[in-house]
Amino acid sequence: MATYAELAQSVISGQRDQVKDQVTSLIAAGKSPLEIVSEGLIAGMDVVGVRFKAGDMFVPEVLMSARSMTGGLEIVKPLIAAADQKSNGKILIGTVKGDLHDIGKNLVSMLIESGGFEVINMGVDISTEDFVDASIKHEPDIIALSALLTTTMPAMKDIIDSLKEKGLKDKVKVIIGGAPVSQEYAESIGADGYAPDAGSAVELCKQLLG
Ligand code: B1M
Repeated sequence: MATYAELAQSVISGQRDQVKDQVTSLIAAGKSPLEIVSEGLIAGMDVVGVRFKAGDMFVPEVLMSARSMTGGLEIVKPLIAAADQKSNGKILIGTVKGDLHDIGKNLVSMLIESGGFEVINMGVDISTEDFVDASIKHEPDIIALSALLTTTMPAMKDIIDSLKEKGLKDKVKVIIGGAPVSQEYAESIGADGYAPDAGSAVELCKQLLG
């Protein structure tokens, strides 16, 4: 059986098959799926983020790591969902207009789904109009917005303003996340919450709908 440190190392070095084998062996050994995610998969991606920032890793390597992490998440996801059967609510998630970053948003989406929520993942580069239309169509309990660029952050405010203008904001909570945004920014644009990472996003959804 692999250790969590070995699993994290496989994520860091982008070994997707090895990650899948190690996750499978940890599950077979009776380890908790949530612990596998937090102590192995996310721990690995945390190191990737730090190394990228320091210039010790480059974009293609980050993408390999993300792909490896996703391979592991896909194996544990049904087990986490099975352990938490009740549907906690419906979440609409997407990356805002002009922004193509989706690794973090997909991680958030998967963990929220694993936390027992129904998730509609709209993808990247989603316009304000499309978020509003999807809100009318799917009637989510929460809209979760992701932005990784300082230039696309203002789209989050546009979406909240547009929901208010159309009289929809009372029916849905809006939460935000992504590297450049903060609790302070969330409060300044009238968002209902901010989550710095995927684990916190699950907790925030539970808290808002609890
Ligand atoms: Co881009 N990029 N990128 N990029 N990229 C950043 C974000 C940047 C910080 C790099 C840098 O310059 N140091 C910089 C932004 C600077 C800024 O605005 N402050 C940047 C730039 C400038 C650009 C381009 C403009 C580069 C160019 O073309 N000149 C361009 C823009 C394209 C566009 O979007 N229109 C661009 C392109 C790309 C790639 C396509 C090459 C690729 C994206 C591939 C993809 O996503 N499919 C890419 C990548 C990979 C990055 C970095 C290296 C890594 C981002 C990532 O995936 N991190 C990034 C540098 C960095 O972050 N250190 C960078 C891992 C991920 C797990 O973390 O996304 O932060 P993160 O998500 C976390 C939390 O933020 C949070 O939870 C997640 C998990 O814990 N979270 C949420 C995220 N969304 C949430 C939503 C929530 C809650 C929490 O809802 C409530």
